[in-house]
Amino acid sequence: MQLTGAQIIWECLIKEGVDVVFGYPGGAILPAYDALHQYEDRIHHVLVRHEQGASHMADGYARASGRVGVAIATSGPGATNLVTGLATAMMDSSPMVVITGQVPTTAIGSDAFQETDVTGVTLPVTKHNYLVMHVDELAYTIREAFHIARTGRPGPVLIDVPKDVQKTLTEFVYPEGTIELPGYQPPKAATERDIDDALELIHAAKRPVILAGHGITMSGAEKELRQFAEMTQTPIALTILGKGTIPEDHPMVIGMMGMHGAAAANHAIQEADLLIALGMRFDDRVTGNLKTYSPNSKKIHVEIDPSELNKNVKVDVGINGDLATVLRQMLPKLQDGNHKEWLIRIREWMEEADGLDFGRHGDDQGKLWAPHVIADICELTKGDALTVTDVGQHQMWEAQYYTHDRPRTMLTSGGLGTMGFGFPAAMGAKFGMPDENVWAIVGDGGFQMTLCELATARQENINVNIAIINNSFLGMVRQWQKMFHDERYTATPITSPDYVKLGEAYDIPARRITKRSEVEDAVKWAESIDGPTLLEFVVETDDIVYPMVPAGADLHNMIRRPATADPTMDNSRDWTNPDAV
Ligand SMILES: Cc1ncc(C[n+]2csc(CCOP(=O)(O)OP(=O)(O)O)c2C)c(N)n1
Ligand SMILES: [Mg+2]
Repeated sequence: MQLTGAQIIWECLIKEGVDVVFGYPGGAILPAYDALHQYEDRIHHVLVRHEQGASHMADGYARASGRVGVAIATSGPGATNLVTGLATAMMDSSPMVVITGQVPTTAIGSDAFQETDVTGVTLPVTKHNYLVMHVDELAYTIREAFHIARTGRPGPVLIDVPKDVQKTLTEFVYPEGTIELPGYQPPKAATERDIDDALELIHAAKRPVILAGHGITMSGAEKELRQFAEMTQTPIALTILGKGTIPEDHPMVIGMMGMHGAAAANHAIQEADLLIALGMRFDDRVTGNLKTYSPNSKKIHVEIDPSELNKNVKVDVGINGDLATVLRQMLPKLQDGNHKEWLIRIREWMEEADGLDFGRHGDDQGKLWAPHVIADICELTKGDALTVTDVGQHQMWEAQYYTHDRPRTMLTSGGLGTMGFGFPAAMGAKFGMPDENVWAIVGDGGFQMTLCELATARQENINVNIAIINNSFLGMVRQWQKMFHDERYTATPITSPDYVKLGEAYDIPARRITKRSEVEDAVKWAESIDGPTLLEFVVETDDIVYPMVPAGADLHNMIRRPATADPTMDNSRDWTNPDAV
């Protein structure tokens, strides 16, 4: 069958099971858009308002559904607008295929109109990228791109397609068969030796802790994690992207670890005699000071990406393999564990922290506090919504006060910390999982970075509820200024538009909430509307995310919420300022 390169793109996407793409047209990608006309009954194209939105939507789609998200844009500025989204997906191992138009092959290198060296620009923020110089390479390249995006450690793959390649006719034969790439063979199983070495440490441990990360969900190892933890009676600390891998009220779960993690989890890590790190990468936000990190423990690390082994933390047993496969290898050989004393000790830390827990038990004193808003949304949605956060204080409070029981129901930019991610990623998530109750929980700063997508939400009638936690500040930066920079609030007070009027302008139902007593009615109202809604929660500015391990400090040296009636920070204290990262 004779097809153009443009038609081949859509034929191949359909073969990969793609039913929605997020994109924005332009000159260099116009042949592909023209050909889309013929495929519109099989592929839904979502016209975004900025290409960054397309990249986050494709990412949110992928994280929520487990399928590959697809974005498409034109050359030059269209492609460069995708870069933040690619970097975000790369850091959090989210599978995406991004197609960009490029100037014609004959013009490449001439500084042609809207020419950018896109494979050059995106090389460090993609798992792999391609410039397709001949139409006969196109179909195979697309197959390979999907294979690379979704296998091993998933990630974003970019395909740059010059305009003349899109226009050229060729005989199209779909490349069936398996993809064989000699230089890319993601590992599966562990060696027997690795398994035995790990089991020896596991059976000898008295104070073990599992560190559960995003890899659990990426590998589909939730059931194996639970069996492993229950059999060995090993407590589980979660990374922020590990939330949802196991119900948070499971008796073995001791909370999120790291900079704003649960005190009990951080103390347990520091006092452990064995860390079992599963699909996580010892980010500096979870380890704190590496020199004092979990000083007396042996360490086992199971990771699909060999470059993560011994990168930040030196381990005793490093296993390069697929997590579900490796855990399945271990399970039949595991001996039942009993760590009663250790679990009681951790329980005591948890109870002590609960006493300081303002979000759950603190008196609101008639004011509206962000932790209460999140805790209330969690209760009102029965902890069963698919939430997508932006980046900042509200993100950490979501992680602390919204408990997730199912995988892929808490999406957040963990590695890159991309403000502007939350709202578009939530829209993509809704496309991926139409039956989920999707909430975007965003700050007043980050939301303003991508709020142009309100028009997309309206045009597509995407049923996403947006909760803006408006503290009139770039709150997380303000928190650092308050603690470490003598309250010099440079460039952090931020104004917002009138969000109710903004909703009106976009024809999106919107409400402002200023009292805690209004939260319930507003949340129920938003959920009753089929289509996008916007809730602005006007919360107290002067609040701090506790606990906090200052950047570079020892993980156990957490700043804790003062046990006073006033939930804000005690400024008479002298906060140390280690050289912050
Ligand atoms: C694109 C981008 N720019 C800057 C930052 C640095 N940063 C991290 S949190 C934050 C403040 C976020 O403010 P807001 O969205 O209002 O959320 P809040 O912390 O107030 O909840 C900033 C500026 C970032 N993470 N991403
Ligand atoms: Mg804010």
